[in-house]
Amino acid sequence: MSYLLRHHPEEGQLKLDEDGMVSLESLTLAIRSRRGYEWVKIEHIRDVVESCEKQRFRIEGGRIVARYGHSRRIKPIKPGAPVKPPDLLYHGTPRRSVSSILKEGLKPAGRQFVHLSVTPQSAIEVGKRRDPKPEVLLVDAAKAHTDGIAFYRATDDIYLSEYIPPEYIRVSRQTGRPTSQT
Ligand code: HQG
Repeated sequence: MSYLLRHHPEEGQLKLDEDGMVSLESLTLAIRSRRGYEWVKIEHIRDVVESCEKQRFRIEGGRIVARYGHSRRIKPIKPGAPVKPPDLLYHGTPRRSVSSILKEGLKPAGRQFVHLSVTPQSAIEVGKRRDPKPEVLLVDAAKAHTDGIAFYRATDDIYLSEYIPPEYIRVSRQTGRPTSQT
């Protein structure tokens, strides 16, 4: 479902609308057309959506959307209305990326948005995908918001933004090296 809704809708002949939504029927047909998935029914998709702890998808009025994670290569998705973020947000990243982020800011890389976590714990989980001992960066979201940077709410845990300039980012004293060792 992530593959089709975030990265390759064209492989399922899916046409995402401007919010990134498609009908449940068309997603079901797209999944069924893949070898080994011919048995899939709408209720299986509903089960995946409801049981997904990360809240990767949302169903609304017979349509479904990936809440975050869209590739740059697909057409731009509207993430909803801008919101006031919490004062602090967190970003988990591999140690090797920290110096570049502190210099250039947080960029969305291959996706349409930068992903920010509500808690340091979930930022660590995100960072662990690429580094067993990831760094947690703190984003001064209150100041960024005051200065006009837009934030969007994707899930209970994830906020999105197009770009976070370096002046709003610092290394967490709790997880940061070398500050945690001093
Ligand atoms: C890094 C998963 C160097 C950034 C996760 C990250 C999340 C820079 C990588 C969601 C940089 C992009 C998103 C800069 C950013 N220099 N590196 N200037 N700016 N980066 O995968 O946040 O399981 O696009 O730190 O759990 O890791 O798929 O973003 O390491 O919630 O549902 O560039 O994807 O969710 O990587 O992960 P990603 P992310 P799912």
